[in-house]
Amino acid sequence: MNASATVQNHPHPRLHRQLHHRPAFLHRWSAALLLGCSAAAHAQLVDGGFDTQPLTTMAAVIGGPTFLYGQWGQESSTLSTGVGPNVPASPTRMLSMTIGNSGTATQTAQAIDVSGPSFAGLIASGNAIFSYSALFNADSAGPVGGLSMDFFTGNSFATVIGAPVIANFAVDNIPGNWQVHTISGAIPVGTQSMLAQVYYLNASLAAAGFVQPGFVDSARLTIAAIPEPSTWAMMGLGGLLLGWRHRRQLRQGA
Ligand SMILES: [Ca+2]
Repeated sequence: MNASATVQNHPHPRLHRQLHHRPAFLHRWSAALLLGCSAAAHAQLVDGGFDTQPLTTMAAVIGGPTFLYGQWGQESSTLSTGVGPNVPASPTRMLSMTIGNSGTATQTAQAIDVSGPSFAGLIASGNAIFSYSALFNADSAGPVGGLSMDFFTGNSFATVIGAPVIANFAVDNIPGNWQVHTISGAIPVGTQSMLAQVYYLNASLAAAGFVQPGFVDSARLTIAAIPEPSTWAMMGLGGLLLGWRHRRQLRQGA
């Protein structure tokens, strides 16, 4: 379904830093804290900001004998520099998704190869978790966007394993208001490829007999390690100490 990644390979590094360096840094920093500083690695989506590459087809990404790693495959989607008041959240382009197929959702996906040394050991250990996010923005009534992640033991859709992680989100109808949505979960042992997907439900994009696009930008995927038991123990001990000190202060103040 979709791909993962960060947006570090940006064609406009200075603009990219201005727009994203602090949030990305804070996100990583807080994630590292949550993970007890045990984060092992970051996967990176290719062109997570939809700025540098043309779209290929969904069928090319998931239907062929091999994944086209690092390319976005679309179904009824285009790349846009702006539609009315809606402009890209990250510098030059955004994904513009319209109804145009007979399915229930309009999808764009990227496959990620995680079989290499950066992730293989972590995934084999059963301690790998992912976090996948993207920005959504629409101005039609009641749009429903979503993210999903599928896992595979090989380079074809027939090798799918585990259950997909998938979640829909209610996107507000305020033009230009980018909302971040995130899914996360465990990566099944044996995973060699992941498919990250962004989508809108078709019915939600149809309003009053006409069709308006839903927009997506700044997709980002990270892969990290589940905290070690000792890390949880230390975090728990820290919480106990804080609680003890607080109670002690309350007693002394009384
Ligand atoms: Ca962009």
